[in-house]
Amino acid sequence: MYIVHSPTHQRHQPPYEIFNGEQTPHNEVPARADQIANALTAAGYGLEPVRLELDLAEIENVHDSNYLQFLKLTCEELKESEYRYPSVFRYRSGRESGNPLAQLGNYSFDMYTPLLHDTFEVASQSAACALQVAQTVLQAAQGGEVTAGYALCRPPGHHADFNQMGGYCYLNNAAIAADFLSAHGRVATLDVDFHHGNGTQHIFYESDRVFTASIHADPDWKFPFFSGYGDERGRGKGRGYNLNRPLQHGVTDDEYQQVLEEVLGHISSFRPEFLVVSLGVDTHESDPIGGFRLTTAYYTRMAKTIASMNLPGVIVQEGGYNTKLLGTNVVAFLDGFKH
Ligand code: Q9C
Ligand code: ZN
Repeated sequence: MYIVHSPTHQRHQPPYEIFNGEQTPHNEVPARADQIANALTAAGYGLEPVRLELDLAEIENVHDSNYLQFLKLTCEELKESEYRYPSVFRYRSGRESGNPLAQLGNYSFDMYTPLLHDTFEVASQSAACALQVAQTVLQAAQGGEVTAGYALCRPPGHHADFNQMGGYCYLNNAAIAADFLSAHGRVATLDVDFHHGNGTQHIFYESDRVFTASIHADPDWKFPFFSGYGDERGRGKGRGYNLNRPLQHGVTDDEYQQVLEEVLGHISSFRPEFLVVSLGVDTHESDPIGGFRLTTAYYTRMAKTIASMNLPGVIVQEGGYNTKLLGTNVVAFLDGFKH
């Protein structure tokens, strides 16, 4: 399996989350990616450092160029030790403001996702990991070979919307990979992170080129609350090309498997030529912020089931916060995915 990671991710280190006005320990820590990388190496997988440079002009279908410029310039202006959290959020008046505090609130939807000096650069390299895997998988597909690759993305991406950061995400790595592949054929995205992939859903909401599916915690119960309900099916040309399966707490391996098989049936009817998987292992029974009961062994079964679609695949790392077991769970998944 082709695996790409970014060795500079440690430079993005959010100091804390703000929850209910209090500073609480940040969950999206550098140890996450380090632990996954170590587990992969120990299991005999080879990791390649990312070599691709993200060209902002090539992701303008996925992210608003004003948003990208805002991220780039704000991070550049910050000193090494500085960070910025939003305080004032977008008001539904449609008015815009150039005030830096207003802009931060305009381009954010929570207080879990701060900007630091290196955030934009590290997020760009995270996105480049997904794009590099997509390019490699595409090349193989053009040569008649069905392969899969894994992008060890940090920070994660699936909550990042067209012009908003949130949920520890700045650039939507999976959407960037899917948009790239969609120039070459129909793409399905399957999001198995514990949380709804709101950014990915919204970015392709009016598209019939990218079918988006997400299995996640009922948004009435968990973040991101404002999207992920079962009645969200797409709009305009994209009507019928989005699928959500919200689940209640305590979901077991067998219950999850049933839903997964049903979702894969819908994805198959779309006849995709490429598959992008948003892999979050915050569905594990031990995850500190999740609430499902999936076991390590199940990730192998889950991956085998997904891989049975036999499509060129890009697996993108999203969430998962048990820094002791993350790597074990990712290895279990990749072991099952090998074609
Ligand atoms: N104090 C991803 O899994 N809510 N993002 C955390 C804990 C935010 C998760 C609340 C969860 C965001 C990529
Ligand atoms: Zn998550």
